[in-house]
Amino acid sequence: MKKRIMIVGSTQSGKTTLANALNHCSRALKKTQDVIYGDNAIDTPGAYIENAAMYKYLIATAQTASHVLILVDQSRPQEIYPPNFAKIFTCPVLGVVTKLDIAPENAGICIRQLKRIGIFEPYFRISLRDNTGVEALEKHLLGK
Ligand SMILES: Nc1nc2c(ncn2[C@@H]2O[C@H](COP(=O)(O)OP(=O)(O)OP(=O)(O)O)[C@@H](O)[C@H]2O)c(=O)[nH]1
Ligand SMILES: [Mg+2]
Repeated sequence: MKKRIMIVGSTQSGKTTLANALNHCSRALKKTQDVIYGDNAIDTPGAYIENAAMYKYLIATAQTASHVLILVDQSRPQEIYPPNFAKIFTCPVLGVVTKLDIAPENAGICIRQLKRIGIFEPYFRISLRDNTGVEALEKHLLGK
């Protein structure tokens, strides 16, 4: 089975928007209720990370992933991840700050959250409003 990039993050953090960018498609942005496999990315529901009883579904889905992207929403950086959450995955985990165009005063909080989650730099800071940072992320993911 083709290995895809799994996207994890809180409700409304921009998971589906990023999945669409990586899949070069435009699925509707209604609340994601299930794991959705695209050409390159696997989109997941926010509920899976907001409820510890659902972590097992993320772990199972990550078995087929090349990478896990852990999203932190700069517009709403609440702590939803337990410390060292990244360590539950066996594939490479990348930290992604989304909605860079909103609330720049939260930039430092987001970086501290990614460190606390147990993710190493480089972190990727993106806006899907104007696609800032998406090319750098894609290059890293595709190893180019
Ligand atoms: N300003 C801004 N808005 C964004 C950005 N990325 C996503 N959004 C908006 O944020 C909202 C939520 O985006 P989604 O991609 O549906 O978020 P999600 O994480 O898939 O949401 P759920 O499936 O409900 O968990 C939409 O209105 C997007 O247009 C961004 O970089 N900047
Ligand atoms: Mg979604």
